[in-house]
Order: sequence, then structure tokens, then C-alpha cells
Amino acid sequence: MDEVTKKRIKNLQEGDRRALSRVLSLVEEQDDQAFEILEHLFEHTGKGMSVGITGPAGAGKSTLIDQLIRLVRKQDQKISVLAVDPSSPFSGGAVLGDRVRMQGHCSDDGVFIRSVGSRGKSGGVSFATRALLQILDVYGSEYTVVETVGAGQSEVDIMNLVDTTVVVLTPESGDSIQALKAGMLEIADVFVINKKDREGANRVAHDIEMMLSLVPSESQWKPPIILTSAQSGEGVAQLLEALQNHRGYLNTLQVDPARLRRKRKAFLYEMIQTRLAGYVEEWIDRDPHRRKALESTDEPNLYKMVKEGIAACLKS
Ligand SMILES: Nc1nc2c(ncn2[C@@H]2O[C@H](COP(=O)(O)OP(=O)(O)O)[C@@H](O)[C@H]2O)c(=O)[nH]1
Ligand SMILES: [Mg+2]
Repeated sequence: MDEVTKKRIKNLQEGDRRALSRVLSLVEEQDDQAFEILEHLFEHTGKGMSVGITGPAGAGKSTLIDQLIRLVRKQDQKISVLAVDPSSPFSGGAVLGDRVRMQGHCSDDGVFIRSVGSRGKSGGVSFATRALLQILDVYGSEYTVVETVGAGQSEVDIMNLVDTTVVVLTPESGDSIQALKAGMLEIADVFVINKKDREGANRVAHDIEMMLSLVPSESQWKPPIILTSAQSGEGVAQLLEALQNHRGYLNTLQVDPARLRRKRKAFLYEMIQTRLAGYVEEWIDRDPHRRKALESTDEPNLYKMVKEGIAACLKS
């Protein structure tokens, strides 16, 4: 590793905002150096906590996160938000509504907000998100919140990357029950019933309690159900407390060295896949015919071309 990179990592660890931007760009560009940095950072992570916040669109996740930011900043801790937007490419567009809502924090150095597209052209959102989480952890972000919509497989995958998963529901409609059916019950460490200012929050809380009691669980952790009103900020302090409690619970669990090794292996494996996918994209872009051939339905020698491409990539 060269001196500049070493210095950059040191600056990142000291909470230097410019080093953070630089490292993030390197990762987004999938620069060779980025992979080296990430491998190195892996050992320095584990100080901050990562929180996934998921639930139906419109449940109030962004509003809730905005309130969390206020609260965490009052305690003078750092907080970051990664908004996973299914429609934007990895380094591309902003989640406009979210940006606008959270822009009150723009000038605050203790707050970092970034959107991550879940249809990245190579490697996918899982690697990108994991990389961002590690970098922000090393940067000193005490809380890193990942906001995702819905209950698709990619959301469940993302939730596998965070320490604590919060499922946000509202009194409205039967969305709570539907969301729970889609596998949210299993992934939730904390439930939030937002919009408690509206009719029916207690009923939804009761439904969830019922469902939880029907599912046998070996875990010592019983997911709390927290009623909030994100607009007014009511209940947000209780949410933060629940997050801290869950973190405390995780700390009581024995850290299994084999599990850590598996995690590291999975990370390196993902890194290799991402890197290879990057080579393939580069190779395709080197000749305009290739992209066209890939996208046409009547190209006769497609498989041959793909084979050639893979061979070329493995050589480079
Ligand atoms: N009545 C009420 N409305 C809320 C509450 N929290 C959020 N909202 C509104 O619900 C809408 C969706 O909120 P948003 O945070 O964008 O939801 P997201 O899609 O889950 O991120 C916005 O119009 C919010 O102002 C709440 O506690 N009570
Ligand atoms: Mg949102």
C-alpha cells in the first residue's frame, strides 16, 4: 500500500471528512486501490452500530430517520444514512424527497447522507452497502442507518448486513399483516408503529404481539413494539433507547471466531465478484459492437462472444 493510501486511511480513522469523500469515490469508481483499502479496513470496523429501517413506502421511515438524526446530534454523536433507492444506479441519483426532507442537516459535519441504487451495474447493492457501512464505521459514525422500502429479497439481503433491523408499520390498512407475511416478522429486532396520532396504532401493536407469541423463538431478545409519531417526534427517544438495548444485547452474545472468519470470507468473495464484474463491463464497453450484440435478441454468436470476453477478463 502506498504512503498516500496509508495516510488517507489514517485520516479517515480520525474522522476527516475529506478522506471520507475520497475513499467513498474510490469505492464507487471501483478503483483498484479501493479494494485494497476495504480489505485493510475490515479489521478496524465494529465500533459503530448499523441499523436497517424498512417497511412500506409512506410509513414514515424518512421522517423518523430525520428525528433520529436530531436526537443523536443532540448527544453529539455522528450519524449516517444510506437510502437504498431501487431506481437509481449505484453512484447516481438522489432520493429527492428524502434529500429535501433531511436537508436541514446538510451543513452539519456529524451527519452524512447518501443514496445507494439497488440496481448497480456490477456487484449489486449488497457489496456497495457493505463497503459503505465499513467505511462509515471506521470514519466514526456511531449510527449508520440504512433505509429500504418494502419486503423484497434485496431488502432482506440488505438487512443481513446490519446489526439491528427496525420494521416500521402504520395503523393504516392491512399493510402490517401483509408486510409480516412477507418475512418481516423474522427479520425485525424492533417494531415501530408510526403515525400513532392516527386511529388504530394500538390494534396493530396488539396484532404483532399476537403473531410474535405464535412463533417459537430461541432468542433471548424479544422485539419491542414502539409507538411513534415521527412528525411530532413522539416516541423517537424510546426508539433510540431500544436500538441501544439491542446493541447491548448483541454485545452479550459470544463473538464466534468462526463466524467472523466466515464474514470476512464472504466479504472477500463479494469483492472478487464485484471486481470481475467490473472487468467484464470494461471489456464490453471497449467495443460498441459488444454491447449491441448483448442487447440484441438475434445475435447468433453470443455465447462464443461471452466466452471470449470471460477469457479476456481472466487474463487481465
Ligand atoms: N400523521 C402522520 N404523518 C406522518 C408521520 N410520519 C410521517 N408522516 C407523513 O407520511 C408521509 C410519508 O413519510 P415518509 O417519511 O416519506 O415515508 P417513507 O416512505 O416511509 O420514508 C409524509 O407525508 C409524512 O409527513 C406521523 O407520525 N403521523
Ligand atoms: Mg423514505
